[in-house]
Amino acid sequence: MIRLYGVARSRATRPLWVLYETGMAFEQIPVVQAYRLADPLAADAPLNTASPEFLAVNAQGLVPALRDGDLVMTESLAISWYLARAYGGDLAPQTPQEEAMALQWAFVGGTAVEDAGLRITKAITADGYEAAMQQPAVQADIAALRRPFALIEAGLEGRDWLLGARFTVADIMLAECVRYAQPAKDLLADYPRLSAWLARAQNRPAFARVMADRAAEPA
Ligand SMILES: N[C@@H](CCC(=O)N[C@@H](CS)C(=O)NCC(=O)O)C(=O)O
Repeated sequence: MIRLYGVARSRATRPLWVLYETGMAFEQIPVVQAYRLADPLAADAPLNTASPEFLAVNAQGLVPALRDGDLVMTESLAISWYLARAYGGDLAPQTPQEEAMALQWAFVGGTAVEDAGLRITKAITADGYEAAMQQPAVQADIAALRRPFALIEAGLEGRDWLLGARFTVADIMLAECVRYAQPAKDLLADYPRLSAWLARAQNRPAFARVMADRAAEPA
């Protein structure tokens, strides 16, 4: 059986969302981030990213990781892609053109959206919305996000989903990167198609299950 290592309060949300969309059985091993523990190597510490057992699966000590038979994977977007491709039916791209665009959207998410979005969310969580918006670093991240957001806005013209009429793993991969920037509400409001697409994606029952998993875990 497929084993997914990682908690829902991590980038494991991406493959979890794909798995819930497919409805397939899998085993989740709740590996928590080491930095969230006082002493990750204590005898009574829960399995975490610094545990030797987990480092034997992913030597870089990051979640998520996936084991499917002999295949071991350690990148959330690639894992999501694989699960959709292997088990997701038409959740996966079906043509070389769809594959090309799905990969492109994943790279946009992973290279142009994710880090800036995470920094913005952390600043808003730490300091509150108004104070965070005054910070030059946050303003720089918001300015940087305008480029990929303009691209997404243009890419969604005349279509509900990134690849056209059907929801695919491309939407999961990019939506889970854009979610990090979601607390920047005034930024998102400037991109109505992106905002409506994100709302549509987050309306899916599989996404609600992932968020319920997150809410059930300690913060
Ligand atoms: N590029 C990796 C990044 C994975 C990553 O940064 N995971 C974080 C949690 S979201 C982690 O495991 N941090 C634990 C640590 O830094 O010890 C991916 O997308 O899978």
